[in-house]
Amino acid sequence: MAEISSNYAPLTVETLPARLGRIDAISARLGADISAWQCVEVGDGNLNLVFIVSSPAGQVIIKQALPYVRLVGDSWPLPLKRAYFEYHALIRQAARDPGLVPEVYYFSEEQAIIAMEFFTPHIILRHKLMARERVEGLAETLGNFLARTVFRGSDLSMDTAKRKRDVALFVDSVELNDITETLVFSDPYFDAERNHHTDGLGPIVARLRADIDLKVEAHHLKAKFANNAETLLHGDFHTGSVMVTETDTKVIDPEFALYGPMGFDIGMLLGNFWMAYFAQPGHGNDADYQAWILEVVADVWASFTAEFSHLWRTERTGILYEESMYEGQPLASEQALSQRLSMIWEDALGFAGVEMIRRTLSLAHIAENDSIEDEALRAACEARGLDMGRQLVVNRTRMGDISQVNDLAQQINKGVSL
Ligand code: SR1
Ligand code: MG
Repeated sequence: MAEISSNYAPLTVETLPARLGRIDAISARLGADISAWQCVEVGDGNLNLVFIVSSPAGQVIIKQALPYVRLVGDSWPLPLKRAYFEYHALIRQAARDPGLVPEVYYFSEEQAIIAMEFFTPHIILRHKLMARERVEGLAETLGNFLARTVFRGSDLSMDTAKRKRDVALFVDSVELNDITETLVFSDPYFDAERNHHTDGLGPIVARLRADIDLKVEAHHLKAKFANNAETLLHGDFHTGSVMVTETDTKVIDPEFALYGPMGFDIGMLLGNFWMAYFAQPGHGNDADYQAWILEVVADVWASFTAEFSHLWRTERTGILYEESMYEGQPLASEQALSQRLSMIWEDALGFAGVEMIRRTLSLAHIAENDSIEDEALRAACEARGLDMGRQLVVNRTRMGDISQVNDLAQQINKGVSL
């Protein structure tokens, strides 16, 4: 795969129409008259350029990778090939749960450009959670998506030769994996250069960095992440990778896609919901809305397990837990299912915990906390997330079920102050 080609050039709102106007797959949606195209750059993530291109005929998203991390600048180079992994992940996710991810209209590896479906009037779920607005069907859609992608991207379902070739394709995403391995699993646990945290958290941060159990468990989780290529993951499944209206839910941005452990995506998502829950005092302190977030958490897990179990019983065509091996022992496959789900559950809790810790101590934080202007209040919300994150990482094998974990969140929410 080519790295930066001498032809690569970042798009601008001025150059985009002329550069993309002759691509049929794009002009078919926007019209051939490029003078009628309006471009706005809306990228508010950490890495890429994102343009909404509108014309009387329609709208298209143009996403282009930059050769560096946008959040940091050109002092942190990052390969353009992440667009290639995002493109391949989008194609696979669309096949595994149709209608949930943007349709890809065009991909250029050389220019690291993906032209894709524009979801409107959707907004990023994180912003919805800050505005205290509910989304009908959110938990069910996300739980089903996670179960379908995790199951259908694994050796439970896929032809194993295809899966192995796919593992080889995604294994090349070294630099994006390295971001997660470093920012999520290592940096928060020592005085890493890119770390930053809210003033007032100093004593808690010192305590966490001195916590040997936490550091060892975080590294056990890192080993699982790095070594267990169980399924094709989204890889960055937080509430900024979900777009919603009041009644519709979509999933975007799988550029961190990799083969990894089945509990990773769902753990990251649950961790982000729990952080949004703890951040609510900074966004109006509406107890009913906070309770709704915990309901969503419980329902995501319930939908995930129901759909995963359904697929286990109806689509288990891969090399794992083959029906033929259980000759006339239907209960054996149910036993295997329930044990698999327990393993995913424990991993998911651990991954939720490390996500909650890193979004407070490492480089990339979350808007729910960053937007709380009152620093003491922000520190209190973040301290609750750190408390829960630590407990999830260290005690993940003895936490009980989802309602017990939500109870823990409620206890912590009442208790911690600085
Ligand atoms: C340098 S990138 C920082 C974070 O932004 C992305 O969305 C991922 O979450 C990554 O860890
Ligand atoms: Mg992203």
